[in-house]
Amino acid sequence: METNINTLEQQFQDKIDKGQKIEPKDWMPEMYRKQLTRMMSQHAHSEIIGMLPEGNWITRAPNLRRKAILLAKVQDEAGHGLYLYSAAETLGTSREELLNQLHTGKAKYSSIFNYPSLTWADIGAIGWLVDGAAIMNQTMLAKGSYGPYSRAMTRICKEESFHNRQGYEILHTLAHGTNEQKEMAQDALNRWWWPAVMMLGPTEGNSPNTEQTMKWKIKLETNDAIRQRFIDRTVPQADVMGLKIPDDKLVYNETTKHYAYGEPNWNEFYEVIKGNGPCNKKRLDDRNKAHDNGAWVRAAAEAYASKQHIKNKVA
Ligand code: BYC
Repeated sequence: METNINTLEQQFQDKIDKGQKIEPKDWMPEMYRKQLTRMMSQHAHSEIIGMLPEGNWITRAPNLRRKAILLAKVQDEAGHGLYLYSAAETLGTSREELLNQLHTGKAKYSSIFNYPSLTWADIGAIGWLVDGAAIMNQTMLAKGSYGPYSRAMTRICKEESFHNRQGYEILHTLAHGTNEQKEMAQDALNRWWWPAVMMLGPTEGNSPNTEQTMKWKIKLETNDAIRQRFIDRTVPQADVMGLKIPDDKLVYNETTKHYAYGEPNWNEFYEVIKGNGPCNKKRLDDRNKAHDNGAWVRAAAEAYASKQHIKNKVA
């Protein structure tokens, strides 16, 4: 029996090493299934909770064009969430169970969404920095070993690129506006920079899942490697806008061709993921309320689907 499992594990690893995808019905180690369910469900929850800070500004967008774009972006995030729940379900845990873990506070979602969106400039900062950091991570995840997750990522990254661009455009406009608007853009950057740097996960040595997830090509790079790429790409964009990244240690190294940067406040990060961030309680309360308010929609959809099912059977 033991030899059989060893052989299966070896075949599984060989497949991964050759760059082949693992599909839902393929044999996989239980820990691979567990790691992926953990990451994919956290990711789905992040998309859903991530609608809240931006949704906060839909009714207050400065004009119709901005409102329509923001509305579409928030809808995209909902779509990403549903897409990812479907992909996670292929590993054997039902959507109901995954949602229950979110609503009871057992599941994690991205730390970044526990910060408040205080001004319109925050909507720019979220698109530019949060979607920007997410793209860095997700283009890597799109090359991952699990078929349904990697395909979901390919599709999601295309939309995230638009999100990133619209955020940059909002901040660029503010940064070239009145003094007050420029200050608003700088203030948003000051508040969102470090949380965005930290959302890419703890640094090497403090990232317990990385070794195993990299062996299985769930992740192909460390959190630090992606963080570096995000910083290298983003700093020149801040320069173009005339905004200052709030890090005095930020300096370009001509030899390595990378920016050196200061130490994030990791204590703050761990407090946020423990549930003690500025908005953790509000996010969970709002999410639960939205789920409860949507009960009648789910009931109606189920009733409609079963009616259709009976109709199809008769026909
Ligand atoms: N927040 O061993 P590590 C979006 C946890 S949404 C909270 O490095 P891993 C968007 C981690 O879970 C984008 N927790 O973990 C949506 C682990 O705890 P557990 C969201 C975090 O998995 C709407 C522990 O810390 N993207 O784009 O190897 C609007 C140790 O960490 C965080 C994803 O979810 C965090 N930031 O690496 C706008 C991508 N970081 O589970 C935009 C999928 C770490 O052992 N996830 N933790 O109890 C991933 O790629 C990886 O899970 C991470 C962390 C890179 C985040």
